[in-house]
Amino acid sequence: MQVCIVGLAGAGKTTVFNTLTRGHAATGGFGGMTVNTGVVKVPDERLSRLTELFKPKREVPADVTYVDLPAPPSATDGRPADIPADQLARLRNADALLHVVRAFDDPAVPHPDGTVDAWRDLERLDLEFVLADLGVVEKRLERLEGSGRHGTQSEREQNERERVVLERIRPALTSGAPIRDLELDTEESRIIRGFRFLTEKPVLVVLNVGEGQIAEAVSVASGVAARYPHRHSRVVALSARIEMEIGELDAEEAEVFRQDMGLTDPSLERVIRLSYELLGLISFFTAGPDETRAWTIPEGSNAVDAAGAIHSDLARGFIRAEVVLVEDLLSLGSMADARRNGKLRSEGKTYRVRDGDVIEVLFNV
Ligand SMILES: Nc1nc2c(ncn2[C@@H]2O[C@H](COP(=O)(O)OP(=O)(O)OP(=O)(O)O)[C@@H](O)[C@H]2O)c(=O)[nH]1
Ligand SMILES: [Mg+2]
Repeated sequence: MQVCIVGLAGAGKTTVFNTLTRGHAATGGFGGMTVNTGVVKVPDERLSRLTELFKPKREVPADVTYVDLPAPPSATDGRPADIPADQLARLRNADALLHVVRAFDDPAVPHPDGTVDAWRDLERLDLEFVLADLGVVEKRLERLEGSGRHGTQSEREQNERERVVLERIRPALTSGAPIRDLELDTEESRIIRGFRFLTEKPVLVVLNVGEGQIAEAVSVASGVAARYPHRHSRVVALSARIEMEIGELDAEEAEVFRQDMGLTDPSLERVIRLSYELLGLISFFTAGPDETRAWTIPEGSNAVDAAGAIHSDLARGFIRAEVVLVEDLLSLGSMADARRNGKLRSEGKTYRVRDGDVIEVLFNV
């Protein structure tokens, strides 16, 4: 799973990246062209408790890769400039976007526009992405119109279906709306999947507030969220600089620091979890004497998909799955007790996996 960190120059992207990955990439580059990549383990308290219960040799959490991209070049006339091709390719590859927006005011960090205005900046980059997608749609529609009479009948039908979906998307983009706002059905989504549209991806907006604004972070976030009613999107506010500093402390020091600052919420963990949830992913667990492990699958996956995530042999030779909700297993204390209490069930291939299922796959190859 890959999340691209995007935002205008100096918004705090690299600071957020360092926070998430506990990295030390150089910040304050003022629009440098460096790309940073880091893998982050998804914090999951349920997995930690499973590990306490099973005391395995190792614990393997789920992970997400974060890519910190350079800001798109700024244009002088106040309009966004085109995103370079290599960055576009990376963006298209992402499963979700994390859009860092500058909300902190600090004379030591000049803003290209002279003033700090989070809403203006948020809309500006959003518009840039809408325009990138619109360019793709228009080019493709032109080509489809040109090739109207060519090809086999099935190719023509396929082109026609594609044209219908793109004709639906175009007016939305023209009006400035992201594709994620359209309620495309499964078939429509499948038809346009290959384009990897930027505005179709789920987005987590991170408002980077100043050190002095932490107390207002929640109200800042809800103020922007109220004006940002897009589907598959969330808005959070945090101080990237403070989070980065906290990230460099050990757990105990961090806790004291948080209390001193009046930070009630572990916002870093919330960002990681939110970006995971936004991707429409759920976790199931496997647990035994060797390892406890969190696995990632898309919501709606069945027992065979889950087995396949572990190993293709398990999917191929799938017989059945023994399933118990992690909360039940933790409160009952063992698989055997879960079974005695009727909480451990045998499920077949079509069983729809729930977030938090502990699964043991029985198979035969
Ligand atoms: N005061 C203050 N400064 C911050 C905060 N977050 C980031 N900065 C500073 O703002 C500058 C830009 O931060 P970066 O994280 O490098 O921003 P960026 O979006 O990666 O910038 P580019 O990659 O150059 O586009 C750095 O000097 C940071 O130290 C913050 O919450 N408060
Ligand atoms: Mg940077």
